[in-house]
Amino acid sequence: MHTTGEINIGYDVLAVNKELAHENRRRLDEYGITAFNIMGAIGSGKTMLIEKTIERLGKRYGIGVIAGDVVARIDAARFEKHGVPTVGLNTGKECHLDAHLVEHGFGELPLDELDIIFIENVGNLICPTDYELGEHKRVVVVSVSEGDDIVEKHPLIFSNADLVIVNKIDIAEAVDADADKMVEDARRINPAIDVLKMSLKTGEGFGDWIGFVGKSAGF
Ligand SMILES: Nc1nc2c(ncn2[C@@H]2O[C@H](COP(=O)(O)OP(=O)(O)OP(=O)(O)O)[C@@H](O)[C@H]2O)c(=O)[nH]1
Ligand SMILES: [Mg+2]
Repeated sequence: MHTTGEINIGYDVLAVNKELAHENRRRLDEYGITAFNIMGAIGSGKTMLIEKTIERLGKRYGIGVIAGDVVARIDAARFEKHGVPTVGLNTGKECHLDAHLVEHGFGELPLDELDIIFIENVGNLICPTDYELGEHKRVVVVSVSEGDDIVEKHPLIFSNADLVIVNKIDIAEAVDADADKMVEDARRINPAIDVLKMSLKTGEGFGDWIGFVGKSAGF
């Protein structure tokens, strides 16, 4: 015969994370830095989006990157090749970054030299949803190769995002995906969300992304 009991762990993990996120945000504002939380599906183009943005803006503005990965420094090494201050954060078994990890990341960046920080979250459309990091803008990158029902299958992450990028539209026909449906799904879930169809390969839509970054950062 088993008896059941209640274990009180004493605090609400998400509430603590939220407090730390507010502290991160306060710190960013103090330095005049705009931070983007780049979330999205595995392999959707998050790293490539940030790399191309560094190529476009990196000479004019101070850009730093926090690269969240379960293991290794593969994405961090890609950013370092562009000569920008980079911190690689390994989450181990966790499938998202949290505000505490990001606080440590900020500690390793030269904040007084930066205008923008891109935070590449761990690739998936579920775990990062609830964890604010202190960012100013929440961006979700999906691509047509995940299937054009990927947005409607993961509504929560789009419900509190500022922008969705539907990437790899250059291969939409080849994978039989309807990028417009993905955009419509995102708008239905969150009527306030900004949407961009993009191909990082051909450059289509990239100028509008740079416009979004500039507007968000007050350039
Ligand atoms: N055809 C095509 N390929 C793309 C496009 N954007 C990215 N890719 C390719 O997609 C692959 C994954 O790109 P990444 O930028 O590494 O994707 P990611 O979202 O950072 O991946 P994870 O960090 O592993 O989740 C690479 O081989 C890119 O070359 C695009 O617009 N069109
Ligand atoms: Mg990546």
